[in-house]
Amino acid sequence: MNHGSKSNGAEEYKSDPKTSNKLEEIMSTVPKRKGAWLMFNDLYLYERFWCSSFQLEGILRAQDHFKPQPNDVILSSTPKSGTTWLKALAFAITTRSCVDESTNPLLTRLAHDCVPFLEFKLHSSPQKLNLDVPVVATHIPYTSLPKSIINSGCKIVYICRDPKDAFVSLWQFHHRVRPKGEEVSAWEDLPLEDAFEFFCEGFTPGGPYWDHLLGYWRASLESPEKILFLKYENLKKKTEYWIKKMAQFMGYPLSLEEEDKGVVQKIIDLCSFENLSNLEVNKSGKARLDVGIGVNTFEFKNNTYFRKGKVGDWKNYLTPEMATRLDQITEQKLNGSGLTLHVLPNA
Ligand code: PAP
Repeated sequence: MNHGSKSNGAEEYKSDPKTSNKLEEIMSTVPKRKGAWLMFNDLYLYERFWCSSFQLEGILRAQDHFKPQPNDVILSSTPKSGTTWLKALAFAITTRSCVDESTNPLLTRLAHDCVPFLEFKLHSSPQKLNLDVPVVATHIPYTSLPKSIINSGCKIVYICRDPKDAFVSLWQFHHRVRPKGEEVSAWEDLPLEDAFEFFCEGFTPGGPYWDHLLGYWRASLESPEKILFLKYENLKKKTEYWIKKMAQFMGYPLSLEEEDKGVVQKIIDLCSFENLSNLEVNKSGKARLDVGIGVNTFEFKNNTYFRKGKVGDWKNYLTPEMATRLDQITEQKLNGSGLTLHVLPNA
């Protein structure tokens, strides 16, 4: 995939009235709710998932124009489930033979600059990456993915996370990216209790949370050769095992020679929360999110993508009752699917 090229269809979309007409029609017909999260004014229920107008625009653009190569790998997740980490790992895996350790772009760029999103433009470095990396990421639910992805030979790596931690991370993100000072009134405070209610009823960007997971989970059961389903907690606990599994699945298996040379450990170290969060670019750099063609650019600090990177931080925010309620919803929603999100002790 060529970064900065037409790979995500943005160029075509600008001159494609068909997609823009579709956007207008959908926005005026589907259920809409006043947005409470992040910078979104309203969320639209499109194909059974809540999304902002700019996400919807990106989804339609991707559906109409994205043309994957057969060897492309799609990384997918709901927000705050480990996307940044997964991007870093996939980038390190796929580029390990053509990038020098000391000049790895991950050392000087936000992971989102190394692996772009399919449906929106989030960038931090003004310079385009001068590398052809066959990886692209998305938050699009499985059922709304472009048909070109479903019908192609390209593989999908999905990551999910305990909803309790994902919820806390999302709520924290809302406040960390919120503009300070005068602009703050344009972006309402979202008390934890209100955010929690929204999350439980499925009203989050990309939500309902559980439905997003289930879409990919069921597809992974049907086509295990095409979709690798990962859990953040497992990746934390058995990082080496899952990196090797991921590399193999993506078509970049680690050779015995590489293993002897400690390549896996180098990937783990490079992509670790401790390493990435302490890099200058991730401490003081800024990311820009283009929300709609020619409409708005929203800017925030790269460090908003690195908070604690821990399993079980929810204990510091949720009451036992809130935790039980979320666990019950999870159990109810996942019942019969074969998917469990029980976090192992000491994970
Ligand atoms: P996104 O979907 O908006 O891109 P995403 O990267 O999925 O965000 O979520 C950020 C979470 O991943 C943060 O979790 P926390 O709020 O619970 O701390 C962030 O700290 C965590 N994270 C970022 N990088 C890493 C990493 N290298 N290893 C582990 N966790 C990480």
